[in-house]
Order: sequence, then structure tokens, then C-alpha cells
Amino acid sequence: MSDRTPYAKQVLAGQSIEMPSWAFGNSGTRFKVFAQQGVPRDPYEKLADAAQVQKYTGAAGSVALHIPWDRVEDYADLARHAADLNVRIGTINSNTFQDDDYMLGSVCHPDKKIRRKATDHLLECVDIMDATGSTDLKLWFADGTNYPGQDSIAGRQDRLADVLAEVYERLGDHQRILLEYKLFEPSFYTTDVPDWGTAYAHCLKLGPRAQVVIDTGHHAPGTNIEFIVAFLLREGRLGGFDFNSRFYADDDLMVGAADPFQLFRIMHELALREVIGPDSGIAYMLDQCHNIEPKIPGQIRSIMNVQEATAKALLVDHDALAAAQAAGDVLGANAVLMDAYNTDVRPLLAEVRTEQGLDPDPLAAYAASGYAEEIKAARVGGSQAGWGA
Ligand code: PSV
Ligand code: MN
Repeated sequence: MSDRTPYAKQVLAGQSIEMPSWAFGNSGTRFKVFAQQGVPRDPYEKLADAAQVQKYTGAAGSVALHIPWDRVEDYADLARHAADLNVRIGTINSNTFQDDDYMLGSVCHPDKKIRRKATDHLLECVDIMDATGSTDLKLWFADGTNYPGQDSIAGRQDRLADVLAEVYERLGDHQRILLEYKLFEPSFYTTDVPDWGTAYAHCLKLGPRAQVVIDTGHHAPGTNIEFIVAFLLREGRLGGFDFNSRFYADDDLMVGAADPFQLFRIMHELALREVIGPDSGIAYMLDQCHNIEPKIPGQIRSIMNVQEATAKALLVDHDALAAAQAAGDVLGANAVLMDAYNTDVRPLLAEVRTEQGLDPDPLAAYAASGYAEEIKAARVGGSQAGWGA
């Protein structure tokens, strides 16, 4: 047992990753959405499915909502339903990309009326946060242009800054804006928040309760994401993560599936600063769609992938690393990292689960529970949830 094992176990026992409500609905590509049997028909059923992931992993205590996909009559009631299921409602994600009015953008749109409509939606999301007790408003803007000359690049930044300032003003003292960036898509020429630098600059202007979200799928291939993590952490502006995997663009595949080593390198930067626990102020979240795999096991697998990368990162011997770095021992420093990465942490995680009274194998335990069969039989009729691609 390495010296860091007890510490790693303690941090892992307290780790919690937020699930996206949309992972439980039908999803697909712009070519086809494949319907799966037993998919939830409303946000209440989505929470019930999410609660299964929490039940078997013990590391998925909250669920992010997406408005209007998760619109309900009574959000306080939805929050009570979540609590009854042993989960909590986490970030509120806005949606200013699925309305015909937003063809030329939302908060950056050249027409003031459309910007007003988008801003009102963001303010409505803050009202929902008040009702659910959520602290984080997650903003991702699909805004941008497709053709050179289509709109003023600088003018769009001005409009964005104005809307963000109005929304920031509306936040309660305990609430934050988490601003997400994305390289491209759906716009292909310019994107109004294309990178962490743009997001960071807007957050700096807004104030301390505006922070940057890193969606791991939103970068150019080869981008060193752990550098961005280290930089934002140092500046106190890392608000959270949308974890997922990419091979090509914003693939939204299961985190740790494409590049587990990258996930480890990211978690290492966080472990160095000891900001993995629930009080870190960092909203750790999955942002994924399970298009061809079953959704609940897909989420369980994803939580386990994050846990495995975290466990390896927690095992890095920081003293040995610092000593090798100070001595200019390039190979030695690299070896410290690789030793941790090459450790099989599955037995350690099995122990953590057993000590929490959980089955050491969450996927097998879920499969044996019969829940998948139950929902297939029960959820007949009505219309299945989905993001409508
Ligand atoms: C955009 O691609 C994004 O990553 C944003 O986080 C959205 O909220 C999410 O996907 C779901 O559309
Ligand atoms: Mn995202």
C-alpha cells in the first residue's frame, strides 16, 4: 500500500460528479435519433434514472437540468422529488439555440428584440435556480457567424458583454455564472465564445462570481487541456467541467473512453491543488449523450472512468515529483507520473465502494437489479424525452 492510498480513499469516498438530465433522454446525431425502450417521458422520470446511477456508484449526487427540455410546473416540487430519490438538482443549463428566432444568434443577435428574448430566458433560468436551490447558471452560446462580413465581430462581443452584465446583476450572492466556450459548431466562421481566453476575459469584467467551464470536447485536436486547467485554477476562475470524450469534434462520448491518459493529466492538476472534493467550488459534471449504448449503464461507466482517473491522480507522489522537478530530473519526474497512471486502481475503488456499503461492481449490480426491464415494461405510451435533433 503506497503512502497516499488512505488519502486517496478518503477523497474518492467524498467525490461527486453531476449527471446531465439529457443523458437519459433520446439523443443522436444530426442524421438520426435512435429511440431506446424505457426512456423517460419527463424530468421526474429522468431524475429516477439518475438516482439509479447514484444508488450504484455513490458518486453521482446531483443532476443538471436543461431549460426548456426540463421545464415543469413546479420546480420546488421537482427539487423535493430529487431529494426523495437521494439526488439533488445541480447546475441550470440555458438553451438559446433551439428557437427559430436564434438563426443569427441569441445574446449576440443584431436585433435587440431577439437579444431581449434570449436575456429573458437566462433570467428565467435564475428564477428556476432560486426555486431549486441551484447555485450555478451554465451558459453556452451557439452564437457566431458562417460567412466573413456577415456581422461585426467586435459588435457581437459588445452585445454579449451587455447581456452577461445584466444576468450577473440578477444573481443572488451565493449564485454564479459558469461560462462555457466551444471552438466551433453550429457556427463555422466565427464563434462568439470560442475559447477559454474569451470566456476568461468576459468573466474578469463581470466579477468573481463568473467563472469558466471547460467542456473537454470543445477544443481543437491536440489542445493541452491540462494547461488550461492549471491556468484557470491559479487565477481562481475555474468554475467547472463538462466531461466527455472526443475523437473528432464535439463527440459527447463517454468520458475517459477516447483518451483516459488525458483525463488523468487533467485530474492530476486538480489533485495537485486538492480541489477534487465537494467543497472545492468546482462543478464536476458529465455532458454526454448515449446515442447507441444504454443510458443508465453509460452514465455508470462514465462515473467509474472519472473515479479511475481521479484515483490514479491521487496516487501521484507529490513530494517525489517536486524533488525530481527541482533537481531538473526530467525522466524521474515523468516516471513519478507514469507510475501512478500505470497503477491498476480498480481494487482500490472496489474497496472504497465496499466500505460505503455499495456493491464493488456497480455495472453488475445495476444489471442484476432488474430496473432496466422494469422501465421498459412500465414506460409505454407518452412521448420520450429527447433533445430533438
Ligand atoms: C454544447 O455543445 C454543450 O456542450 C453545452 O454544454 C450544452 O448545454 C450541451 O452541449 C447540451 O446541448
Ligand atoms: Mn457542454
